Amino acid sequence: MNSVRYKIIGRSGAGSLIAEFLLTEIGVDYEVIFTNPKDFKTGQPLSAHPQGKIPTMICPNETPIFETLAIINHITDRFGKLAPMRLTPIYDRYWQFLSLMATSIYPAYHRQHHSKYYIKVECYESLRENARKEQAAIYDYIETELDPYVCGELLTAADLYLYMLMRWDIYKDALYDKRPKLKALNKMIRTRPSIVRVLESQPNRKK
Ligand SMILES: N[C@@H](CCC(=O)N[C@@H](CS)C(=O)NCC(=O)O)C(=O)O
Repeated sequence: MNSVRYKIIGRSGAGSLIAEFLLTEIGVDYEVIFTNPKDFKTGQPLSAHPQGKIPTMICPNETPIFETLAIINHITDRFGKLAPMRLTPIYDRYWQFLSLMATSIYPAYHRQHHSKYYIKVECYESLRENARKEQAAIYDYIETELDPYVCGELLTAADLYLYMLMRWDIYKDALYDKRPKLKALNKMIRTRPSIVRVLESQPNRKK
């Protein structure tokens, strides 16, 4: 039987936030199944991702989509919201920033929060330090480019994605020190009613 609404396989406060943010901001009905990392060790992962990663989003026609970029593209495309008009320079810029964040900032947080996948315990600190350095250069660049959003006055999925990533930073004071535009964007997104609603619905999370 087809489900009538989107279903998000996620984890509290994790990468599934972007699907929740977008669907809530647009006003699309969905349900979230909050999983536990241990679920992936049972051999019967709920996520369609080949590595058992979340998020996976199940569409109303039951097609699963994994990878945050693919999920963002599906939602913005289907509902025609939160992305610039196609075939324009600003659309290219939007995809450039999304790609930069997904391929650099996101994996650098993964290295910091899931270091055990990469290296032995004795080397965690240097792995994490390198990841932070990599992110610092990109955050510096984004700081020079925000005006006030990634695509100027137009709020897009890229801003919600950036906000989600910054939430995972362990050293937030350092992240926002000397980066006033990132700090302002963080505040603008955090206070949107849709974002507040999603964050309040996360199980076992600090608000
Ligand atoms: N490239 C993937 C990354 C997904 C990812 O790293 N998800 C994390 C949670 S935020 C995860 O599942 N971590 C658990 C693990 O790696 O086992 C995407 O953009 O969706």
